[in-house]
Amino acid sequence: MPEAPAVGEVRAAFLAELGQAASPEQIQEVRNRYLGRKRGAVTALLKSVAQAPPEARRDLGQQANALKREIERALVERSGAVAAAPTPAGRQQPGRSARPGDAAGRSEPVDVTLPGRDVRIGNRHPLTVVREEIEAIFTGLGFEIVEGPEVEDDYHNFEALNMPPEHPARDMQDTLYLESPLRTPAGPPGTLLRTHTSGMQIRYMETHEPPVRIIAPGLVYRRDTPDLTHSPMFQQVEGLLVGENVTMADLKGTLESFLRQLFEPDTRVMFRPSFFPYTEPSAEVFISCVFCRDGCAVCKRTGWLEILGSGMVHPAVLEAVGYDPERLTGWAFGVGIDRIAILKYRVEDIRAFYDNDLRLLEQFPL
Ligand code: 2U9
Repeated sequence: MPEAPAVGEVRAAFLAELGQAASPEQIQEVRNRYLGRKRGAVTALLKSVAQAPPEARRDLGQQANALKREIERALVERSGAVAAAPTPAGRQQPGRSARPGDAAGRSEPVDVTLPGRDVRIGNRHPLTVVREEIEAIFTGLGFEIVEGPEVEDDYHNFEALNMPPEHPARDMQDTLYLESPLRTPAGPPGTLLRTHTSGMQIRYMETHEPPVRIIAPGLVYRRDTPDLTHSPMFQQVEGLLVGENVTMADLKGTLESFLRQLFEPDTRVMFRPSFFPYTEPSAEVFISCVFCRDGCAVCKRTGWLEILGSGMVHPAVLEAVGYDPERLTGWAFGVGIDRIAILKYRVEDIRAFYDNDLRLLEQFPL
C-alpha cells in the first residue's frame, strides 16, 4: 500500500520544522504543533481515520500511528542533539543576565570556556503514556475519542445506564455527591463527580445517529479510602460500538486485538461471565499473567490477570437514548488506566501516580 498523501505531507512539514528548532522550547513547540492533544497535526490525522473510506481505514490508521512513533523518536533525538550542542553565541542561558555586571554596573569577565547548562526535558507521566497508547490503538481501529464533563448529573451517570434511583447496583459505585449542584457545560445541574465516563457516551448517542464507534478516556471519582490499589480519583477508558448486526463475536475479536497490541502479541485472553447493570450479557476479561507462566503472587497462582469489564449494551440503555433495540445492538467495555500502568511499569502503589513526586517520572524515560 503506497503512503497516504496526508501522511507524507505531515512528515515533510514536521521534518522541516524540527530542523529549524534549535532550543528545547522550540522543540516543545514543534511537539505541540504535531502531537498536541487538541490541535496537533498528527492527532488530527489519527482522528481523520474514522472518517476515511472503510477500505482505506486500516492502512491509514497504521501509517498515522507509525508516523506518530517516528515523530516521537525524532523529537527525542533532536532534544539530545540540541542539549549536547555548544550554546550558540548570543543565545541566553537560563538564569544568566544578558550583560553580566555588578550592582554598580561594572561588567564582569565571562568565562566562555564553561560548559553549557544541562537542559532537562520532562518525561510523560506513565498514565499519559498508557492513555495515549490506548487512544492510538482504537483510533487505528476507526474509533473517535470523546471527552466530557467530570461533574455529571444523576441521569447521565446512573439513570440512563439502567440504574434508576434506589437501584442496588448504585452501591457498587460509592459516589462523591456535590453539596450544591453546579451548572455543567452540557446543561443540566451536575450533582456528582462521575463514577465512570459512560455519561459522555450517553450524551454522544443522544446527539448522534448510529453507527457509533467511540472511546471516552478521562478521570473518574469514587468514595474510596486510598490504599495500594484504590484511589478516590483514577483514570478510565470506556469504549462503545453500536450498529446493526453487532455481536459478542465483534466484542471478543476487538478486545483480543486491543489487548495483544497493548501487551504482548502472544497474550492469551479469557472471557468470564459477569454482571453489570448497563450490559447484558456481561463479561470480565482476563489476560495471561504478564509476570509468570505458571502462577505467581501477582496472579494469585491462577496464571490470569483481570484487566477489564465488558458486555453487550443493555437494551434499556439503547432505549434511553432513543435507539431502537430491535434494530440495533452494541458492545461496551471499561478499563482502568491505572491498573494497566501498574502492570506495564510494575508500579506497586497506585498512589504513586498522584503524589507529584518527580522520582516516579525520572524512573520512566517515556
Ligand atoms: C454505555 C453502555 C455500557 C462500560 C463498561 C465495564 C463493563 C467495567 C470497569 C473496569 C475497571 C470500571 O475502571 S473500572 O473500575 N468497567 O467493568 N464498563 S462494561 O459499559 C458501558 C458504557 C457506556 C453507554
